[in-house]
Amino acid sequence: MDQMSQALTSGTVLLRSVSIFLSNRRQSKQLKEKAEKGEKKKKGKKLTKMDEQLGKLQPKVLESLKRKTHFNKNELETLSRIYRKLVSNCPITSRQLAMNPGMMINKQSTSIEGIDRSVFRELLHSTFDIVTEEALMERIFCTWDKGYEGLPIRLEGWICGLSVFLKGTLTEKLQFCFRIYDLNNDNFITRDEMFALLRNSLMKHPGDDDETREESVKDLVEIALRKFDVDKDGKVSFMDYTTAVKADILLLEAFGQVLPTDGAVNSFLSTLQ
Ligand SMILES: [Ca+2]
Ligand SMILES: [Ca+2]
Repeated sequence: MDQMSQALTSGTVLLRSVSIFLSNRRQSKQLKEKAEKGEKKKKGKKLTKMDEQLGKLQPKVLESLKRKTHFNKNELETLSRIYRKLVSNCPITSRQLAMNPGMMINKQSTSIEGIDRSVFRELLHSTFDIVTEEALMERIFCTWDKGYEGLPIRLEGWICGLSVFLKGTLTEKLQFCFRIYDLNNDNFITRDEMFALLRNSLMKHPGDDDETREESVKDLVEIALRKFDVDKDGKVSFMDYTTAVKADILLLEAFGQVLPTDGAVNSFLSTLQ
């Protein structure tokens, strides 16, 4: 089996386990009730491994996530359970340890825990219907991952990312998309960045030579600039982008799909109820 098909197989297995998990929520609810009964006896103690698996959150973490996101307590606990489930499918530390046993000495790296790139991409693709190329997938991963560049997505990044994905306001979505499209994080989307984004997202037409394609991408960049560059300074600021999208909402993802489809959002939200 080559690497690609191995990755695909493990992705399928993982998603199957996520859907089994979602359909088994009633079971886990019973478990949770049991755990809650038990919990009364050991009040004040730290969360146990069992509590964590059930999605229980430390009160402080719960309060902070309630403030930062659009989710209520039940939704946060469900998302935290899904996170645990996904993390258990990303045995990054054990895999790294197997490759490099010397890491055992380094406490910091053995404590890395989170959702890794391959699981995240599979999730974007299969659960959120995001059909986009590698470069944008990577941007989405890094944007969700803020503060932990290069490391797997942590619980807070996971929940904050989902809040924008599933319940984000227009302003939050504008900020999210703009951050992704501003490839070098300098607060402007330039001609070069538009060119890179649009060239990636244009399908290769059979028969088109590279030169023809480059030319049509260049034309597209000029058209996009006319739409987005409201203050006519040759680049797109967040203000330009906001003004253009508010005039025509279809421009929100003009430089490539980075948000889930409405259908995917609705079906994910219905599993949280
Ligand atoms: Ca930029
Ligand atoms: Ca401008």
